[in-house]
Amino acid sequence: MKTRREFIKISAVAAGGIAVLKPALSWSPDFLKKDIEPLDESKAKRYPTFCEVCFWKCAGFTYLNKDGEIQKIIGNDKDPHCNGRFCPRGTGGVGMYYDNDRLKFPQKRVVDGDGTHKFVQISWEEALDTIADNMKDIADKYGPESMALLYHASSGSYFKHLMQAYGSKNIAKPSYAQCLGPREAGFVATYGMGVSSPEPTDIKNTECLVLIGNHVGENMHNGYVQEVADAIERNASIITVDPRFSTIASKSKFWLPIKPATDLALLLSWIHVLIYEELYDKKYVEQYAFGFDELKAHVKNFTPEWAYTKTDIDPKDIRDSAYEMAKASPAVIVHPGRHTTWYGDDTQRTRAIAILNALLGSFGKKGGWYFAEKKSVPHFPSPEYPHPKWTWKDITRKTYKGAGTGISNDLIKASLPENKNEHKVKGWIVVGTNLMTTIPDVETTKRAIENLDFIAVVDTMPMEITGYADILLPECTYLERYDDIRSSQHRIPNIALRMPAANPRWESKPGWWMAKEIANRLGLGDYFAYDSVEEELDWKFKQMGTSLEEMQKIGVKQFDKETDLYLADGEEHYFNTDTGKIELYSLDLEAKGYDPMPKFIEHKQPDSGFYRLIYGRAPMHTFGRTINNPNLTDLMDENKIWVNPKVAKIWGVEAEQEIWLKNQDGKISTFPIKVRITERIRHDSVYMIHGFGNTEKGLSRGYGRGASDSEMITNVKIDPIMGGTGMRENFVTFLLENPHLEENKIENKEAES
Ligand SMILES: Nc1nc2c(c(=O)[nH]1)N[C@H]1C(S)=C(S)[C@@H](COP(=O)(O)OP(=O)(O)OC[C@H]3O[C@@H](n4cnc5c(=O)[nH]c(N)nc54)[C@H](O)[C@@H]3O)O[C@H]1N2
Ligand SMILES: Nc1nc2c(c(=O)[nH]1)N[C@H]1C(S)=C(S)[C@@H](COP(=O)(O)OP(=O)(O)OC[C@H]3O[C@@H](n4cnc5c(=O)[nH]c(N)nc54)[C@H](O)[C@@H]3O)O[C@H]1N2
Ligand code: SF4
Ligand SMILES: [Mo]
Repeated sequence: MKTRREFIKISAVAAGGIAVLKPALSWSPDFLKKDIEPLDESKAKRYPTFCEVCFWKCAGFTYLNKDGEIQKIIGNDKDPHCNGRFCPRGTGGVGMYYDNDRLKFPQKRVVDGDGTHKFVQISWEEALDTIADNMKDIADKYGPESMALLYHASSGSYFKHLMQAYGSKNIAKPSYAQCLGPREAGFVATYGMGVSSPEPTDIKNTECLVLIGNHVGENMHNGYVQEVADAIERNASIITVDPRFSTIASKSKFWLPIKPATDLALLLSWIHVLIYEELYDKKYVEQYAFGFDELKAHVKNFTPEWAYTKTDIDPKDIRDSAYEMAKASPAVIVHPGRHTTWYGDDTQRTRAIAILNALLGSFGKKGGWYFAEKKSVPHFPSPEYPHPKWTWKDITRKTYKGAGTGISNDLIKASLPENKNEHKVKGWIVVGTNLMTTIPDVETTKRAIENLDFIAVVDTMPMEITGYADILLPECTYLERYDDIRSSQHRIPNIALRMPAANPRWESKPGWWMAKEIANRLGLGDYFAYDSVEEELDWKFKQMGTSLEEMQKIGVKQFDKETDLYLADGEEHYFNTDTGKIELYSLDLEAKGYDPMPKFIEHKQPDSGFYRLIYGRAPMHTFGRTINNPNLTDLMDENKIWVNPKVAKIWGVEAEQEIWLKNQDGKISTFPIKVRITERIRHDSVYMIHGFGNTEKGLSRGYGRGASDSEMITNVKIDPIMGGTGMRENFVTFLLENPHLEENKIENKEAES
């Protein structure tokens, strides 16, 4: 069936423009192995930046060689996110700039007489006019609230400002409802504050670090990895709970290979041990906590023997690991994790983690959690935003009362044709998020897009999402642009500047410029009342006691901390909860109709012949955004599926054999994936790295490499409290023969769907 918004493959572009454009600079794939020519850093020109390869946002300097070409990026010593060292992805970030598959000019969707969709190159003028015209139409027809912004690139902050000036607060990032939302909601319910980023865990001084499925070392958040590496050197105890023998499990005193989806049983039983063996921090709990008696009664039956029946973990290991934590208290951290949208009961799981930290007296204590501080960034003077008639809260908070920000999947739902209520979304601007692989249940996203009046996509690369755009805008990479100030919470408050080290290649442009130009066309120029972004940044920096000129030299500025890092012994402290205390029993959750204390829920386990699909990160990649990066694909160019030897034997599959996956709903993987046979994964699960199996043919290195976990995620368990999308209740079986029998079947399938 032909659709109104048929996916357009960038490689099929008929404009004739791409082939004739010469790359501005040649690319050396040996970049990471050896320097093209050793760089004399003291003489080389350098420009401050912060990294966009992941959301840790390490600050560094981009160095140019003697010919003025970008050569390398080196961490800024003054930056607490990285302490002068970039991770392999950050170092390889230069590849984003040199990638010749990048989006090169604005394009629009055109439908031919025979109904085929294609992109044609257009001018910036036409592209921006078309976006502004469509935004005006949507505002006239339905109200500006019917435009939504979905973003996950730093430049999104300028689009956010544009949207609010235009009259819509329907804005969401996948980093909430597909990532860290549950832990934020869990900590807000317990401590009256979220965890935020970078996590204020005092790993530097800890004696015991507990990691629940948090695979640091593969998850390469830089300063975090560095502190954990130091903790290992110091012989701090690490307790890792993971169905997979992860890199960090191999460095741990305890590896608890839990049956997936049963973590809450383990957490409740740890709470049981601490309370019933009187190992918790009595003084701390008495002074700061509310609801201890209720909690004690609640966990009475959750003995390690009970937990064993759920988790497969030996009761002795449960007790011993609890003793290990108690021994280190308060210098112990039960880490809250980051990507926490797993099984739907995720807020309650992180609640249990928050409660454990309170019982161990670690929140606000050295070696536990410190109180981070952050500088607020002033807004450049502009008129007040109009008041929208409705916002995401009117959609989301009716059901998910604990949602802290806009929910991407709810804005997508509000765009579906069956949405008959008054709050409809009819247009999207998508900035730097590949929704087709990021938001689970891609068929729903496709149906939502099909029902939109208009969709504009701003990206640097041809990706799955870009094929659905009506107007496609090429953003230049982070190495070619200014962005908003990075202000982050840390032990010391600090800010960082990103500035261009090179001119944008081809016709790509920075996001701030696009947002300002669209605003001008909508008559909202007063909201961007500066001539250049330099003027805007300089004004902001000056309010903060520095200047653009100073920041261009130093890149990172640290400020004095005004509050204490830790609570003094017995110090009074007000927590921002209903009771002013740490709520072991949450009055707020109770008032909203949720369980005031976490309960264990049985989750479905795989049927015979099926395995739970779990996924994670590889040190040298960030989701799909690095999948075409010449440096990083050089280090790893496909994912494999981890299969336990017992399972491999049953199936008769061999290492490196290509298999296809089929999930519980009959969804078959587009591409095959090679088998990795390893004891490091439980027999009831399989594991793969997220971000591979890209179907966008415009990616000369990324297309069709490995398989996509996202494709297999059709069953989504929504967290009833904050609306996040639990993605790990999907099960796959193996197909040993190519299920896409006839040639071109894959392409046909795509066109049909
Ligand atoms: N199945 C599955 N789904 C997941 C996850 C998972 O592990 N498995 N992880 C979840 C998590 S934790 C998160 S945080 C999200 C991440 O979700 P996303 O951030 O959407 O992930 P990416 O796939 O990296 O897509 C980033 C997009 O931004 C583009 N881009 C990169 N740099 C720039 C830039 O400077 N400007 C612009 N305009 N675009 C840019 C890239 O080309 C790409 O299209 O995904 C979530 N979804
Ligand atoms: N190199 C690299 N580093 C990254 C990123 C990246 O893309 N690349 N992305 C960053 C982002 S945005 C995020 S949110 C973080 C995510 O990083 P984390 O928060 O550390 O990761 P998760 O994806 O939640 O967890 C993956 C781990 O959970 C285990 N697991 C699966 N199911 C279960 C279960 O039921 N119970 C338990 N206990 N464990 C289970 C898996 O085996 C795997 O080891 O990583 C960040 N760091
Ligand atoms: S952790 Fe690595 S990829 Fe992430 S911001 Fe830092 S250097 Fe960049
Ligand atoms: Mo994330």
